[in-house]
Amino acid sequence: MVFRKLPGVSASGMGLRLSQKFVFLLFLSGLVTLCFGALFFLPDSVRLKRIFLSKTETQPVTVGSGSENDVREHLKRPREPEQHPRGFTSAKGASSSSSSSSSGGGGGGGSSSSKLKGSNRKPPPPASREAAPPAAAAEEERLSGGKAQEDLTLSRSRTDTVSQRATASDQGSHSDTFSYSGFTACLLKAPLGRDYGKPGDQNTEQRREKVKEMMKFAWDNYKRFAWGKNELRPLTRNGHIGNMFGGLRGASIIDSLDTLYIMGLMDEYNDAKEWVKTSLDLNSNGEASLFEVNIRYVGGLLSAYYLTGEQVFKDKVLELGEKLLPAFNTPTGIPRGVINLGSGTSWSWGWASAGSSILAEFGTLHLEFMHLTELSRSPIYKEKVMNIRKLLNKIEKPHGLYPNFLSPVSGNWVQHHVSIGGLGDSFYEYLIKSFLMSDKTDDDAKRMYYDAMEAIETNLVQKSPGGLTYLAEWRGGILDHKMGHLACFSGGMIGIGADDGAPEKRQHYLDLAAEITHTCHESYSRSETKLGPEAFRFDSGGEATATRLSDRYYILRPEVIESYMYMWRLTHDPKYREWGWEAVEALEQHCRVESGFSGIRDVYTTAVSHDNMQQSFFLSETLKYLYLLFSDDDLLPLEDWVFNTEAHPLPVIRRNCQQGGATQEQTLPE
Ligand code: DMJ
Repeated sequence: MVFRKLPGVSASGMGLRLSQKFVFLLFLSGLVTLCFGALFFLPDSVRLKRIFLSKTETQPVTVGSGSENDVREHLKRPREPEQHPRGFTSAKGASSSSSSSSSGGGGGGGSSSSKLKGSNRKPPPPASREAAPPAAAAEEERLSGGKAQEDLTLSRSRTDTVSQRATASDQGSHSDTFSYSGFTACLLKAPLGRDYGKPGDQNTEQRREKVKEMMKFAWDNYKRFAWGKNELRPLTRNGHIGNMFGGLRGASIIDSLDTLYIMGLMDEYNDAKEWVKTSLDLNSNGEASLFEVNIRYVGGLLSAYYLTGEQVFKDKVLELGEKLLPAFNTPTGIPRGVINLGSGTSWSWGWASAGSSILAEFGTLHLEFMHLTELSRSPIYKEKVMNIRKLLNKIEKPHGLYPNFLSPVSGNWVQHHVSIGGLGDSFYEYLIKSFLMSDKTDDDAKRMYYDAMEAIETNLVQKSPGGLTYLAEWRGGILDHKMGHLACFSGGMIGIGADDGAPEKRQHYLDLAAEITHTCHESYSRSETKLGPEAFRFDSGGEATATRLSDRYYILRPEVIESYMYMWRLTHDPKYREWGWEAVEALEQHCRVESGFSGIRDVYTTAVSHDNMQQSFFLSETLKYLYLLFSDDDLLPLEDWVFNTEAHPLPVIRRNCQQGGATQEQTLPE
């Protein structure tokens, strides 16, 4: 109406002629088409997902941290205490909702000379071909009877869930259930050795006892000040919850179960088991790192079950495994990094390039998921990880290398950063370990591992002017002459893979493993504290030293000691035990505080500043690998066990033995 009265404006719609209107409409529709089309060109666009994809796909990329990979790659320095309301995750670093318990006192010891108390009980007699432990007999009883198990499906709404069925089947109604005694009968050797791995000489025995005392000290303080929380803050004497485990609690308990058991700390193990029975609540509703929950909780519970035969660990791990499955509901089946354990919705990490998933995260599920299928007799877990395998096998790899970021929507690499350290590391580890854990039948894993090794040797392996061998990182063809502490696991990995390589390369692989382990040891011995930095470089005149302030910290990581342990088992060169002992002394001197062990902020000064965090992997990995280093090889023999990336031992699945067969006989749909 108003328009009609205006001078110069015609009655026909704002004074436009018909031809003008047509052109205008044409322009408008072109614009709309352009905007709409543009959405599809945005890589894995969050907005696009919100509008067009299903519930699992629609979540905005909001979770900013939590994975160890994130911590490794994006924080580069020890975490500071922070306060966040429950469920909120900070953009970077760990959130904390520490309960403050307190009150002075040294909690369990205090000095490096503290005596070991009440910790020399032996674990139950080791399982062997001849004699299964009592728990196994009980398990066998439960397994009597028989009825075929139906196909298992994934629906979260169904009451008859995968774990419930597996549990029900253990009550005696199915014949094709996992048999614990069948499993123990398939082991080549007793898991705990002839005499719990007691070493032949007294000096080594004393060193081993020292490591056991460290474990007891770390555990006692956790128990006293942080019981039920995820990790101990040893300076403030309280617990840390963090945001990696989706509201799950007790990470240090789950991570410690097998270490306590193999060390014969049976009172402590029993306390831990009791906590799992009464207090491990899997009905949490928070945002969890799929990777971290898998390697620590699933891995820890699986190992505890295989070592002890205690039904509670099996029940819990199957219940938890099922909660992780919705993370795989993506167009490619490549899981996203973050999952809400209650609702099943999943996200990519906010920091991950264009909504991508991380190689070391989705590539570090295979071992645990194969065992979930083994125990549950449901093929679903195996299918999920085999699907990842197939995609990675098929996809084109730049120079044969696997970049760290992949889109779970398109299945394409998102950028070309390659690293054997953070973001890539345990993917390679799980290839060779999948082969070993399959009783050397998983030929795809074997081929992919040795092909990857060729590409790594061609593109990443470097020799410094001072003669140190190291693994550089690769950014679209340009080398970054840096090696992370995390990459130091590769000495052990290349070592355990040496024997199955091409005959002409076996000695070469063993030499390469020794050289890398030597370089990592150099990164320790060139520091004031004799502990290694988070990352060390081979440029600007430096060799195996951190040149950046932000790389100087040490957070009780295991990787260097892990390689010492494997190299000791493979070569029995006494230097590896000596290097391990140097690490024990350095840990005692610089990381032991009154109420536990703490990371330090700068390995290049002996006036240490502690980061106030006793990481759960210190109990699970660092101390376990040290203990194994000073034990006889028959404690968890490598013929029967592979260690997951959190050092939880998982048994080899024997092809020609009646271990269960669920993972052996299945063929996957194409
Ligand atoms: C552990 O959680 C695992 O070893 C993981 O693979 C890498 N990071 C930590 C230890 O540094």
